[in-house]
Formats: sequence, structure tokens, C-alpha cells
Amino acid sequence: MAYKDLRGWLEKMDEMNELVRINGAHWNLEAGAVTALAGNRMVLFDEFPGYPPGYRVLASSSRDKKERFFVTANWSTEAEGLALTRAWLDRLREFKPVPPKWVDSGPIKENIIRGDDVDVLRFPVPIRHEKEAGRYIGTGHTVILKDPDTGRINLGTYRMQVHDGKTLGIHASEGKDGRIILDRYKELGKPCPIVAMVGIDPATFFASIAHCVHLGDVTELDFLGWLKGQPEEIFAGEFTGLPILANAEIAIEGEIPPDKLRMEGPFAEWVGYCQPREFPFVNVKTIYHRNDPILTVALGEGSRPPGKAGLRSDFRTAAMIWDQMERAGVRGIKGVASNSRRLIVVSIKNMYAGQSRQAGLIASQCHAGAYGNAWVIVVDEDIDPNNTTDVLWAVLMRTEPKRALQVLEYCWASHLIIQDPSYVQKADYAMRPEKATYMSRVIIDACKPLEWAPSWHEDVHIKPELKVQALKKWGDILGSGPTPGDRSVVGGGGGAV
Ligand SMILES: Cc1cc2nc3c(=O)[nH]c(=O)nc-3n(C[C@H](O)[C@H](O)[C@H](O)COP(=O)(O)O)c2cc1C
Ligand SMILES: [Mn+2]
Repeated sequence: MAYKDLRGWLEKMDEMNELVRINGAHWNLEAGAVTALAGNRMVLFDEFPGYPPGYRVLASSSRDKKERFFVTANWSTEAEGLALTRAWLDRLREFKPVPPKWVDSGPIKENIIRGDDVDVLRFPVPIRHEKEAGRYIGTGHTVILKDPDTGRINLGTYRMQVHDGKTLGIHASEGKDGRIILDRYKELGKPCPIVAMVGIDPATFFASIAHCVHLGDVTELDFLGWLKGQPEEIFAGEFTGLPILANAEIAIEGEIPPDKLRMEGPFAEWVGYCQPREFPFVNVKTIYHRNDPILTVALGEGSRPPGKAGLRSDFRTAAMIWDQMERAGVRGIKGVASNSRRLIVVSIKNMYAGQSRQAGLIASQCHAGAYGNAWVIVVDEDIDPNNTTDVLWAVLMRTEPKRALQVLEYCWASHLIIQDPSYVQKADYAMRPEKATYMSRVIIDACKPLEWAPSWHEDVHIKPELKVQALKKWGDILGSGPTPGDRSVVGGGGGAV
């Protein structure tokens, strides 16, 4: 059954026993530590020191566990591994825009704060990590902007630091739709109207971060309506006229001056700590919130494995890349994995010379794959791209390194990824980070080259029947042994020296 808003979704999480409730944690660092310790469970915080009870924070959300995502997306499957990725891709192919519905009011209007009363610190905005610049109100949120030329509405998640109760930083990376809109307002010399929804349901968050392709007029709001199986209810914000989600928890309206910047960061990014830089900021004009509002944030530990954004493939990003590759005409794709965006692995049925390069280049450049990618590995169909050991095996054993490697320059990057600031000076080409940041990337073509004699590097296996026979004879000494077909027995005890 569908849910309407974050509260409806949380009821379902309670039924599934997914929610931990913590009362009395401090917003200054402590809530972050609690979230890290809660592991894969979600934490709903209440009763922060210095705040009225009921002013809550929900830390991290639905994406970390597929069962929670199934509720979010009103969809589920028994499929696992690559089949799960494919199942989500097939579901994405059923997408039909479900446009939002304009309404006059909604629960988010229960409290409206304007003028001198505006203070975003009326919410218990956490300090997430000790090295961060301050309190971040926008980490599990969405930003709503309007393209000044086309009128198209865009949703995206761009982090927001609290500079003070009436001023918020906004950090949209190069190439993001939101950044393109901000740059355009700057060019026009006009302030950019903005709505930041900082208490939202997980479907809204997912639509905001999903790298949706915009075909025609389709917006993230149409995608959101489709995900939830019902049109999202919106009304026009009184200051900006931009859509505000009527059933969400907290909305902030304001405008971004075109000609001013402020230092923002440092911030613990998915790539590690990111140094401070100058970014635009929002002058807050209006705040809307429900009674007993819930601020939604990303909290917890950094991104190293086994951290949440560690080296696990995210099936949703992988499905999006797979989809876009097929739409670009790549044949024979058997699977895609996307590990922290930095590494994409594609397995293909390699049928003709040049196909593996085509797959690698398009994976690295399609919209869903291009941002933040550094390495693409293309493997044959017998390798599961989710199995990092087998992928590495293919890279080591099926390549002539020089032939396998292709370096691409001047690709879509982010200053976040370039962790060493002196790289900017050391790069071969003139780099002005305030203007442009590029990054190279590498394709590793780890498919068996078609020109190699087929007898070369044929897989070596001991027949399963033979293993079973041996186990019958000596099973009591050997134990149950490795499962038939397990590669660990291949070449064991010497291999090809
Ligand atoms: C937790 C989280 C935080 C994010 N923070 C930022 C950010 O600060 N800046 C940014 O440019 N992208 C950030 N992203 C990624 C964007 O939200 C994502 O690229 C989105 O598709 C952008 O939408 P757009 O393509 O419509 O601009 C974040 C993603 C997640 C999951
Ligand atoms: Mn967009």
C-alpha cells in the first residue's frame, strides 16, 4: 500500500522494525556517533538539548537497505545480485511521468515564519563531524530551482551549510543541473529563487539524487510521482512562486545573490574531507514546517568500507548506467556494477572487435556514469561484475596491460574528487578550479582479446563429477570441500609457473 509522506513511510518502517529511537542525544557530534553505531538501522532522534521535544531528526534513510527501498519505491523483487540490478532496470523502463498536483494548502503550512523571526536554527541542525565547518542543514534534502530560460523545475541535492540563522551555503558541483541554473542566473545578474526542502520522504530524496535524465519536459517531480504511485501535492511558495511539497516536513524559501560568494566547508564528503572553497549562499526569507517537524539528514561515519558508500555496488546507479548504455545502442550487456561511482564494471558478450571499447567508453561517459567516475573495467560475460575478486582476476589474467588501457582526458569531474589541491598546479594543462575542473579516467578492457588464440587462457576447471567422486572416497578427511566449480581450486598448489 502506498504512503503519502515521511510519516506514513516511517509507520511502515516501524512495522518492519527498522527504526531506532534515541532521545536526548546532543546535536553537536553525538547524534553522528550514535548513527555510526546504529549500523544499518535508521535513527529517529528526539529531545535534543536546548530544543522543544518533537523537533526531530531522521538520520540516513532508505537507500542503505533494499527492503526499505522497496517500500520507498512501491516495488519489490526476490531477485538478488545482478538479477536485482536488471529487475530495477526493467522497472525503470516502465516509467511514465506522473506530474505533481497543485493544491492550496497542506500540513507543511502549519507553521510559517517570515521576516525577523526567520531562524533555521529553530531546528536541531547537527554538527556531523568535528572537522566540518559547522552545522549542515542540507544533507538529506532536496533543492528546487527553476531554469530561467525554459521554466523547467529541477530537483537536486546540493549540501547546505548554516552560515547563520538567515544564511545558508549551497554547494552544487560543476555540471549538475542545479549548478547550470545557478550559473545562468549569475550570467543574467539576477538573484536566483530557491526552495530547500530539508525534511522529506525517501522517495523525494531518491528522485533528487538519482541523476534522472530529462527527456522532453520530464522533471524529477514527475519521477517522484511515478515512484510513489500518486501525484506529489505542491503549492506555490509565497516568496518564490516555486513549488513546495505540501506534505513534506520543512521547507525553506529564499534567494541566492548572483554576485556574492562565501567560504563553505570543510565537509566530510564521500571521497573524504573536502577543503573549504567559496560558494554562493542563500538569503532565507520564509520557513514552513509541520508541527513536530522532522529534519532529514545524512549522518554517520565516512565512506571507507565498510562504511555506507564503501566499495559496494549500488544497484540503482548500476541500473541507470545499464539503461543508458543500452539506449545508446551497446549490444550484449550482461551486467553493470557501480562501486562508489569511481569504479564501473561492465560485463558483455564480446562478439566483435571494438565492442568492449565501445562498452567501456559509453559507460564512462553516459550521464549516469560520467560524474565522478575514474575507472571503468569491461569484462567477459562469465565474470560477475559484482564479484570484485573475479573482476580483479580478469584484469590480472586476461589483459596485456598496455593494450587493455585507454586514458581519457578532460572528462566531467568535480573539485571534490581532486583531493590534493596542488594537483591543480601540477596538471599538464592550465587549470583554473574556479572556472573548470577536469579529470582523466581509465578504461581497462579486460575482455579476452578476440585475436588471441581461443586455446590461450582457456578456463581451467576440475570437473564437478570428479570432485564429487573424490569427496565420496575421502570426504571424511577433506570435509565437504569447496563447492563444485569454486575457482579457489583452480591452479591450487602451483598453477602455471
Ligand atoms: C547524500 C548526498 C549528498 C549530495 N551532495 C551533493 C552536493 O553537495 N553537491 C552536488 O553537486 N551533488 C551532491 N549530491 C549528488 C547530487 O544530488 C546528484 O548528482 C543529483 O543527481 C543532482 O541533480 P541534478 O542532476 O538535477 O543537478 C549528493 C548526493 C547524495 C546522495
Ligand atoms: Mn536534474
